[in-house]
Amino acid sequence: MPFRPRYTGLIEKYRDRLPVTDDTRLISLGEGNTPLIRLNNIPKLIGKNVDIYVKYEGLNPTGSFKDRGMTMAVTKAVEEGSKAIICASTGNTSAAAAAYAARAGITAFVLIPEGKIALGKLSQAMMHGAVVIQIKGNFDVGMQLVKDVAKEAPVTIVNSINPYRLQGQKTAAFEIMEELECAPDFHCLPVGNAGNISAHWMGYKEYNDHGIVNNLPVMVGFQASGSAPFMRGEMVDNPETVATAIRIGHPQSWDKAWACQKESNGWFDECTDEEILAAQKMLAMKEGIFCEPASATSLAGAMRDIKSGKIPEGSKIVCTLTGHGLKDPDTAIKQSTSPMMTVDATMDAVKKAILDNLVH
Ligand code: AN7
Repeated sequence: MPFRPRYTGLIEKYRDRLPVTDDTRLISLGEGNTPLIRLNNIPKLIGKNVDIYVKYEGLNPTGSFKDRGMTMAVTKAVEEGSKAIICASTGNTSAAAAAYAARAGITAFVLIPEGKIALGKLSQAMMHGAVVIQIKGNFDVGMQLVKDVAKEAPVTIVNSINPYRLQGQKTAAFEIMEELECAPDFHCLPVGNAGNISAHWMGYKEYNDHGIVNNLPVMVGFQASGSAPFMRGEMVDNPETVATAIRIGHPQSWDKAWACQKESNGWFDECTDEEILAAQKMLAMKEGIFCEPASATSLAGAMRDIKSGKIPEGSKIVCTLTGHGLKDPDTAIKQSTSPMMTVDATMDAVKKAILDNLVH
């Protein structure tokens, strides 16, 4: 059997569609190429004839879609001679920035809202050696500070206002179209800063413009109710949600996301924290897929719109699962209802535990 070239990351794969040259030193951890998984059980539970696929971005090297943008942003920062990067983050961007900076041998400064990022993400930023600056304020405050400080210090911003981030992230749409051999009818995503929905729309339009596919999806963005500026039609100053990744009230890609909604004939909607957690649990229990709360917002919203018929039967739907469930073990354990018991270390006790819990 012939050897196949190993997959070495999305810049290498899509170098013709990304702003790199043959001389660019690529800072990569093998990101991208994530599974597109067709849901088997949830469509039956909803009772509708739909094809739902989840794009499991939690399987990127640092456990979220941010790696797609970060490989590009750090590659370009290094190419431009930068020795330090900086970001504000609800957690995943800081984890990715920390890892790619370590890979490149440069410094990462990360501003995070004190006490409001999931434990897995904090452990990543710390373990990769980022300078972790906790602020007594939320993401939006941190973002403004990063913009201000970058004017006075020699640091490259790697939040999604850095245009290379969206270039990297558009490759998720490429992968979906290659696998489906078309664009889906609907693409649902969780929305925080709205960078990712904007990047996907760029990717879909690029393949459509170049005749690689000849359709475009309807883009649907879901926010957490307590943190839903796109629903309110204005910025939200004190966002709150259990889905801390999308606890963002002042989205940086506001105009891009509205353009995406208009051009694709899509919509925004909101999900309550209860709906988000229920979808996260359903995915874990019925499909074996563990994503973090924010990610489940896409499926929570999609399920509601499928049930109501807003997304019609016969549709092909992709939901992006932006981050891995292991990012936020606290929230998972808190809401789990799986039987857990402590018994004596005897055959009798273990046998009883099994027989009591056998589901026939
Ligand atoms: C799991 O890490 O903004 O709408 O600072 O981590 O492109 O912002 C995270 C965002 C969805 C929202 N799901 O994406 C950060 C940060 C997860 C996320 C989003 C985020 P955008």
